[in-house]
Amino acid sequence: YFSRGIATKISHVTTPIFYPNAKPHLGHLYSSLLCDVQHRWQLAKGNQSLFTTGTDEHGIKIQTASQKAGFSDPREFVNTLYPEFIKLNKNCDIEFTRFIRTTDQDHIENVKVLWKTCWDNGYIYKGEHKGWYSISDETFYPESKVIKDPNNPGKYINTETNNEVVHQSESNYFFKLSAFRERLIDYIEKHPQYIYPKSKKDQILNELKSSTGMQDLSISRPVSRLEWGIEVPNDPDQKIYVWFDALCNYMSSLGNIESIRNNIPVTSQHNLGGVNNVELKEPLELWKNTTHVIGKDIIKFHTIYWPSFLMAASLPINKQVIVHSHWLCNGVKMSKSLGNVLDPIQMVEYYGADSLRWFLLENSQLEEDGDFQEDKLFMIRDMFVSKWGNLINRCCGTKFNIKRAVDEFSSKADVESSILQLFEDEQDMKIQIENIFKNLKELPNLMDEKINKFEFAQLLRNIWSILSDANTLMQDAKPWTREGIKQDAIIFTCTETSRILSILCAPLIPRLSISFLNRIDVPKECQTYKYIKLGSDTKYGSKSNDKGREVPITKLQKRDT
Ligand code: ME8
Repeated sequence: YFSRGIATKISHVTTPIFYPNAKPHLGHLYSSLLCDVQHRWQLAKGNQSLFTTGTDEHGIKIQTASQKAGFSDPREFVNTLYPEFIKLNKNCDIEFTRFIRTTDQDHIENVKVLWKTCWDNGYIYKGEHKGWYSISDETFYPESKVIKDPNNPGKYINTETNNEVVHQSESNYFFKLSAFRERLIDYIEKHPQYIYPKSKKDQILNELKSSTGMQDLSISRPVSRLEWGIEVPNDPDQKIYVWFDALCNYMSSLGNIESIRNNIPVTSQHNLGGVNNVELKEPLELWKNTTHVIGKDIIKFHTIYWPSFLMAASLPINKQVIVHSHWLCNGVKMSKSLGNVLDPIQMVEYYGADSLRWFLLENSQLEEDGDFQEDKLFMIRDMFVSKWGNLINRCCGTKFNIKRAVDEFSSKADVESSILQLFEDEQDMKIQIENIFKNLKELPNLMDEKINKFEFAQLLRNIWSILSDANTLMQDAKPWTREGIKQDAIIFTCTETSRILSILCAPLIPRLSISFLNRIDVPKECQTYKYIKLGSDTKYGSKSNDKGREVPITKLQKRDT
């Protein structure tokens, strides 16, 4: 694939790497799902795509969680939790090509190289760090963001997260973040698509412009406070700050930094189409076509720190950062203390991966928080059964003959007009069929545009509407009261709608789409993007109308909660 140098588009999409300090939640799944759909869509179109996800395993947060859980070695602690993230991906059909752990040796080497390069270029220095530090946020806060804790006399909190802060002084290495303010502003202005959506780009630009100077960033911790981290090169008393380590994963997942910089082919630990360790012929091109999908909580790290680290190491900046909003649960922020953190694995076990995937895509927008409601999730399954499954089942009735209809129409030079002219005397039918064909024809471009912008809600409503139109046609045209070619034309229109939508929706609902296609006997080799044109598959439907075939999807009872 990658080593053959075929001239198709190449891209790489990444999720944040998640903290394995607890089991994964719905928010983690959402970031992964957005990437998965993008990745599958690129592959479906014949492009080359890599998809990285993983776990962020070092740092004080993990060290503390590990201690709390009674582990003496954080490595053992993360070893018990990272498989949960792999399990979530597997159960939800998230098809990453590499799962990176920041404890992977190739990544550790890369972090050290990144550090040394920034050091050699004069962007790291040693200094004294005094300030207000939040242990839970792992961040220092400026004086202006610290207030007395109204609920705990003698304690202080920061105004960003309301978490406790303590005054600390220690020896640290600093990154000269202040040197990058102008360059960042210039870069973001010249690359308006770098931070997407636009509101987030504006937010970061305003932040950069309004700050009179960015403070340098402390990027190490003394071993006395942080044992569980990567050692600072040439200083065994200090460990590298977790974000400097974590952000570097995006490069590590492609290969070693020097190969990427010099665009030298690398063997990369991705699994693509069953092949392990793909050779990336032009790793720099992939890097330049890398999109990070992140939640709004970590925008500063990805659009201020990360590009600054890259510039400091004379490395190019990746293509884009897509920022999504958060999921609430029945209107309330999910939190452990409220006990409303949703376990996506449990949801999938009950409703199936496709329903959950569709629900998350249909009910979210990048710029607005989504609200998880189990009732709505339940309804999706119902819609699949009543709109999509039912349409197929009706076409598969023993009164009809899909194979005969396919033979009749798919061989025609102009499939669309050969069907429409049959209904010259039934204008109402003609208009309905014409409308379905028009929407099917426009859908691939619309999907491409929307998937590239990670905008799903409206797109998914459009897909429902095409299915509704096909169901209405079935209802109004009553093919069971007709004979011969007109009956075949109605059945063909409905099976084509279902077939084309199933292929196009495979990146969204991979399992269901295959089961729909199998129900109408679409041969495996025709279940691909090459066959999305009306009448392009001449072979399906062979046994679809046989008696006693099973239905592709069945109704569920509502979950007992
Ligand atoms: O921040 N709704 O890891 P993390 C939607 N390790 N998405 C949500 C969400 C919610 N309610 N809550 C979290 C970290 N997310 C770092 C990242 S990257 C170099 C290091 C998603 O386990 C969202 O993408 O806290 C958010 O950015 C990510 O999970 C945070 O996961």
